[in-house]
Amino acid sequence: MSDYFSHIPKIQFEGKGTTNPFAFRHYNPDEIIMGKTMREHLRFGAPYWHVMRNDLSDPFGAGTALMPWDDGSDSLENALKRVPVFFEFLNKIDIDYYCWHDRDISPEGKTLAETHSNLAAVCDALESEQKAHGKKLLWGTSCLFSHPRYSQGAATSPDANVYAYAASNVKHALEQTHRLGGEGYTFWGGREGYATLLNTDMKRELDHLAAFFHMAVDHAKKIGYTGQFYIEPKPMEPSTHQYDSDSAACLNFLREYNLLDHFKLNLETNHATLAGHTMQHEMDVALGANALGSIDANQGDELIGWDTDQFPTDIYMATHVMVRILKMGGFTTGGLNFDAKRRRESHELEDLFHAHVGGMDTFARGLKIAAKIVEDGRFDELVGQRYSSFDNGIGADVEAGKTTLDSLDAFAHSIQAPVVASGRQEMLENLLNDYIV
Ligand code: XUL
Ligand code: CO
Repeated sequence: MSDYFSHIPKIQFEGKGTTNPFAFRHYNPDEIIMGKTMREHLRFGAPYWHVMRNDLSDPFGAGTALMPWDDGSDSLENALKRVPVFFEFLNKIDIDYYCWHDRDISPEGKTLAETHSNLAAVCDALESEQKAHGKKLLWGTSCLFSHPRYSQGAATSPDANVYAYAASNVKHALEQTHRLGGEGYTFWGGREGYATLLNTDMKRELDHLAAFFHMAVDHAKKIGYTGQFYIEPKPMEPSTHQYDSDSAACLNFLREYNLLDHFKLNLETNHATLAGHTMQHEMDVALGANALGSIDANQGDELIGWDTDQFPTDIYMATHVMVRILKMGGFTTGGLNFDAKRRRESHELEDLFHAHVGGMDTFARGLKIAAKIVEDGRFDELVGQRYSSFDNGIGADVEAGKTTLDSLDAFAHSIQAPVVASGRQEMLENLLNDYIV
């Protein structure tokens, strides 16, 4: 058991009135909301990459994060030293799930075989820590974007040898995810796209990407892995354009290549923003296809056009997210993974806790407000009324596929010129504010 956070108390619920910054004001894990505990609803996860590996460097300056357990080397020994520290953190903050990329947890070796044996060695350590502390793996993934060999893509690389290397990494990451009881396996294609179309055969790359995913699905079957595959959409950064640019693009790809039965989406708030969408837009597109799987919970900065991966503090956004999660009946394999990092200025160990406390309290508030909204049903009622002309008569015929242009033409001639009712946007915004405050 490591002891790097002994100066920080275990974070517990103290309620709204507390002045203790190391306490939850809203996240009360055992409180029942709509028949389930907050812990069961929210299924918080912490990402190994931000908590353990992000030194808070940016393109203009070196890392600032204090990591007294880390010798700065990329050795297996150092990788193994990080594992108990991460579980000490999960225990103190009371987060049940975590996520990793293979390269966050274990270093690349001198050979491919050594790389895979490093991964297996760290997963041995993760497995025993998971068991000792009752923690679970939300999802695993392979980092197919950092190493220079993947600079032109992995499953969409123009080089078949690189493609094979990527497949080898996924095979091993998937097998280790399976062995750790991972509830999901994610593909985020940061380099699966292009820098310029001048050198790109897009159709060929997409065919290769689909073949890659089919091989992953087949391999999961072969090893008996029944977890959920996810694609995580993002429009750009690091590539100029990424093929998985948003929910709609992912769903189209999955349908076209016959993969929709095997994949759901892992939606990230800041990626939605980069795509020029709201998170609720991305969620509604996914929900329409029964493909909403999991959430990377963070938020962007309104003034910086990057994926700044900030901790979620926006109660409106958390409310919109949780309304949708409640309406879909809750997460099954998914959860709320804080794909978020501290600001470069927040480099001390205690900042890790302030950041997660804030994110957890924000979603706890979102959940409580969303429960009121869903239970009251006012929004559903108002939206239902807005479409009520489709409940019977000619509208119901349209929905039942019973109309033609001829029959609608005849109907249109038989009625007074229609006057559409107000959309009542401002009234609905006021109603939302009534729930939030
Ligand atoms: C990058 C991002 C990734 C994925 C996993 O923007 O969100 O960390 O979540 O590869
Ligand atoms: Co993410």
